[in-house]
Amino acid sequence: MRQAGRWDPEFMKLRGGRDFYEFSESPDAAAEASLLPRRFGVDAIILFYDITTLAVAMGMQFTLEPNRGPVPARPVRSESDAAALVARPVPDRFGHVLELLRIVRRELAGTLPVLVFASAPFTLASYCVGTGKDVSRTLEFIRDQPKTWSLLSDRITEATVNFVAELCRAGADAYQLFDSWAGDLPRADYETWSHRYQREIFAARTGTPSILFVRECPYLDLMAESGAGMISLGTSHDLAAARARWPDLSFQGNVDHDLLARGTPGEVRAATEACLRQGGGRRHVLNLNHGVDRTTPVENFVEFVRMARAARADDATNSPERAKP
Ligand code: 1CP
Repeated sequence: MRQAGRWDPEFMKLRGGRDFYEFSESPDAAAEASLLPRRFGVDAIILFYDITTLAVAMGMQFTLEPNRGPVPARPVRSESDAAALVARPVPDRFGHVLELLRIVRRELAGTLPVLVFASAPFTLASYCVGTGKDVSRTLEFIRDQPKTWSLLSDRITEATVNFVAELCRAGADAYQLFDSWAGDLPRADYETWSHRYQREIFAARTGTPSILFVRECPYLDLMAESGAGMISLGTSHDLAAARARWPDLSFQGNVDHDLLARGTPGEVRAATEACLRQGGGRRHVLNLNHGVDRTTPVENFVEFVRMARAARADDATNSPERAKP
């Protein structure tokens, strides 16, 4: 979860003072950033771009403000602003992501799977109107301008289905849909503005495994019905209970990213072991509850990955039957 980001000193060196969008739109630089976590022994590589990348392909422009994240140069304010966005950007408008995928796959030569991602409409539309993670301000916008919001969500849905399909066709091994801030919505709004669109996106079958992330989502039952094959859990969820309730789904999570940022390596080890036990060694991807925090010491990330690898080695030695299909 956000393994390639700015917590990694090697990433900071590589990025230098370059503007985020300029950096991530350069396929060679973005490929190098994507591949940096390989040295820690991670099991998959996530491509280096941002959830706002697709909105840029649709015609938006953002600047990355320190401590605020992506801020639109001209926020969507009206139905005509939403209508002006391109719902089906031709692949050339995100050609740098396709090129990035090609370079990373070539470098990995099949040694590790490659994850791509997109934002679900609720979260991306929040950045387009300029409210970002402030869900109460987003709700005010929706109440004031329901038609604009609907149109924006429809356009983003269409663009996302197309974007994900192109990347899957180009060889992505899995895709993750981030609806990061939707878990702060009241349930009825979550159903209307988040769940419905997530379902539409997952229903467009790509043949590629899919993962749904909603930060600390209180509506796990709705996440389980989204159509995603794997659900990301937060620290507010009980991994073992979720596994028992939905035996056909896979789960990802849920070691506390705060512990990685502030705990000792010993605490990280204990939490990782506990998580692996709850995960039961099947249909579970060890991960954090949210992205690696930028204050995370490298040794804690190293310990987290080391424990995952040790557990897998243990698994292979002690329970050979687990390796059977
Ligand atoms: O170096 C920097 O200053 C830029 C920080 C940064 C990075 C490294 C941003 C701005 N985006 C990214 C890349 C990115 N974003 C990746 C790929 C590489 C990686 O592993 O880090 C991914 C998967 C994302 C996804 C993303 N962007 C999400 C969903 C995941 C989540 O954390 O919930 C969200 C909400 C964003 C928006 C965003 N982009 C950047 C920032 C700082 C933010 C968050 C802003 C906010 O808190 O509102």
